[in-house]
Amino acid sequence: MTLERLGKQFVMDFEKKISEETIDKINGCEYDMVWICDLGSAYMSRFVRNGVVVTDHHVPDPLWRRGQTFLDGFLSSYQMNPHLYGRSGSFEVCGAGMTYLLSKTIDPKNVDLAYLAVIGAIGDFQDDRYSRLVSYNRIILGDAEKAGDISTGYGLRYFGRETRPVLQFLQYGNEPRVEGITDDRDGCMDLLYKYDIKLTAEDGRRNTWVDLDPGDRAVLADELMSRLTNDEDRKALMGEIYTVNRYEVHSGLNDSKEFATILNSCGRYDDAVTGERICMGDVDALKDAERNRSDHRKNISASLAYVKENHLLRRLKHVQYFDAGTEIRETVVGIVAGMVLNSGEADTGMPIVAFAVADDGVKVSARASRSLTDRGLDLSQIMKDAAASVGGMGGGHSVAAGATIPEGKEESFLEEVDKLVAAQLCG
Ligand SMILES: [Mn+2]
Repeated sequence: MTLERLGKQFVMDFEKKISEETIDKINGCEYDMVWICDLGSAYMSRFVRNGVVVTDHHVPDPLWRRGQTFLDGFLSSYQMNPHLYGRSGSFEVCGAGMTYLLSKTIDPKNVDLAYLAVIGAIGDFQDDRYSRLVSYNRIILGDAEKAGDISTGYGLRYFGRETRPVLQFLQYGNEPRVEGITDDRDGCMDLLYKYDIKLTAEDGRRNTWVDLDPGDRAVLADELMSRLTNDEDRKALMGEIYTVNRYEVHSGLNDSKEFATILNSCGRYDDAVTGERICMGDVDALKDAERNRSDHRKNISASLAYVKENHLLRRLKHVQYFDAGTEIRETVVGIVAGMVLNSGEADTGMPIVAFAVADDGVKVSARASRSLTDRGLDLSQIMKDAAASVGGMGGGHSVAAGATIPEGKEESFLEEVDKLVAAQLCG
């Protein structure tokens, strides 16, 4: 939209990650400029052409130095990344935020795009750490509020406020877990019965969380809060929630978390164009996205069951892993890894690594609990180094990262990860 408003001719392309092929494509294409969003920082030194602009929040390539003269110093490439300013890319600002900030710098009128950056931040779980958006994200939120696009509220931060039936909303709100509620259908039913909360509305439609009367919502939230034993969990359960004003309740786009999830499901099912249409305000695109979303749900629960039923989870000294082969789509294996980690069957005291076969090798996804990253674990670095040791490429975030490695290298890759985890955690 920024380029369109500038009257520039452009083509848009969606890539899941930077591969050798992507690097060749970027270096070899004939356009004057290439603007890379939410990717690219880790490979800055590999772009050998003029006019590369990167707005990203992933850990930057240490080989690339700002303002330093190289033999190829005539190349003009630009990078906007919070890490270059000593800021965090996991809770202060994300790729969508950096992209928006450039857009706003180009033309202050672009503040009407701020809400997209807020949704990007929510989709990237940037609000998880403090149960609210902070730092640059807060500035962007302010822009979106001023533009009238986002309203900030306070409440239960579980997913599915506007589309999940209340029972499922409570039962499947997996973080933080509440004793007698999370994954406990009977417990949820008892609670709803106790306060005489109707599961269905008069028109027969099942009530969602936002359909309940505010008093009922407060009582239920209190009850959940009272069952939590530590402050950390209480802080995670209740916090800020962000509503997207331009879309109606129950549309799936009114709650920022649900909006972000729809975009995610489009990306994961190779249907980024539908996500793009939604961001551009095309409401018809929602139907296509809904198909993605229900496919996504089915796929995830089948994948989780597959790992459990076949007892695929294995353990080394400092890392646990499973190999999904061709049984789980590479695009969802990361989500499944995260769910296995929190399923009670895995050890949350060590990171989890999952393998799935992809077109260009073996896709690796790694996840870790916050308590491990608080102790110094950085999966992004581990994935990058371990992948490099077997001729692959990796990167990502400290709690969630990934890599692509050549087939047959899984074992040596795992050994390397095991060593690196031990080094980071045990010094
Ligand atoms: Mn990102």
